[in-house]
Amino acid sequence: MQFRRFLFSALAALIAVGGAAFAQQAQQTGAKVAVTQAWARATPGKSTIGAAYATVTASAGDRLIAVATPVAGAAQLHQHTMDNGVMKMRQVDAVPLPAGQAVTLSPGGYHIMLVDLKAPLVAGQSFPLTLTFEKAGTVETNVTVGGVGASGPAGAADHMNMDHMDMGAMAGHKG
Ligand SMILES: [Cu+2]
Repeated sequence: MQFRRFLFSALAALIAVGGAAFAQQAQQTGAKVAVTQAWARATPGKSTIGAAYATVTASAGDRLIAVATPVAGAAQLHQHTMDNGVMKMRQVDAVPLPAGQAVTLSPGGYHIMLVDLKAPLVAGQSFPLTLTFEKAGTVETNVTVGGVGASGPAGAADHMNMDHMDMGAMAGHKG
């Protein structure tokens, strides 16, 4: 068991070092919603809860209202909020998508909670995710699983430094 876990970790590390090739999946629908950089963290041990993230852009504005994946019993839209200095997580009905603005689901913000995972999420693997939008309907994407401690889609680290992301707001937030 221990050794098996070690093997998984070693494999994950190798993949991370390989720097590799977490292809950026982009999908475009007729209704003008783009879903890119869908990623998740590998789940440790026998955890049956995971989280997935993606960047969503709706050119005409939309709302993300539901998510589903065959790898989990349920997928929920969640948001992290600060409540009197305490980080809390709550389920939300929708993620608002202002017109033309890329909305990045990420640790510490909006995220997709995967409940009742049927199997651990293993780094290097990927799984399908269906996002349902109020106007655009459903969009299928492929979620790439990164390491347990991944803080973003692999290969996007340089990118994140250059982008106007509020790194301070992300510090210390897990999941
Ligand atoms: Cu959550």
